[in-house]
Amino acid sequence: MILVGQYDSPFVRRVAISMRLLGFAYQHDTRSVFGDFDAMRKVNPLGRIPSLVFADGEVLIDSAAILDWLDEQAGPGRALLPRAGAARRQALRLIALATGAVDKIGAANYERLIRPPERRWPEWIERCLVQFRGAVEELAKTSWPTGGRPDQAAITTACMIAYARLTDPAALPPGRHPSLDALAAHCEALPAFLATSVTDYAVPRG
Ligand SMILES: N[C@@H](CCC(=O)N[C@@H](CS)C(=O)NCC(=O)O)C(=O)O
Repeated sequence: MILVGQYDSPFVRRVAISMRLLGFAYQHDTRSVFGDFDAMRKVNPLGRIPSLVFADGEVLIDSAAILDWLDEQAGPGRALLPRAGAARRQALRLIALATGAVDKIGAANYERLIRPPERRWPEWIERCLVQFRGAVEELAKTSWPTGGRPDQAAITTACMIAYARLTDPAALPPGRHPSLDALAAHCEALPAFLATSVTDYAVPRG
């Protein structure tokens, strides 16, 4: 299997970490979704990452669909998302908050970093950051695991925290939410997180 997309995307990273935690081997296609846009559109017509490409040519797109397939293969005993009931609903709620937070801080980043200065819209950036902070404050109320294998809600939230701190350090500084700091410290020390960690964020080009 080939995982397409760089680890500075938290959507790619949560898939890569999940594959490693569940024991799936993959090759990594690190072409840029911005710099290699035309090539990326041949893999996924949306021109987005992540994609998971199988040897027979089938391509899974969207991190949620890829994670769903991984859990199906792993079986109910090892799946990263609870199979049913209140535990599943709670995990899906936390995942929606974490992926929504990524969407919002990502939109603010693109506006701030990519758009020509004279066309930037400060009110829109602030609106996105209000939405980001709302999701983060809700996530911070959760009692997160600080030991053992993280589930998908914890993986996705830890990837969101790392992405926010990489791309806009002022948006989620250490110390503001101790529960999220503890989750990040636990997760980022695990081999699957260390193997996919990113220290540099380049402004997307293309
Ligand atoms: N819902 C999608 C979101 C993926 C996503 O937003 N990927 C970003 C990188 S973090 C991307 O491809 N951005 C380029 C674009 O949308 O043009 C998923 O979960 O896979």
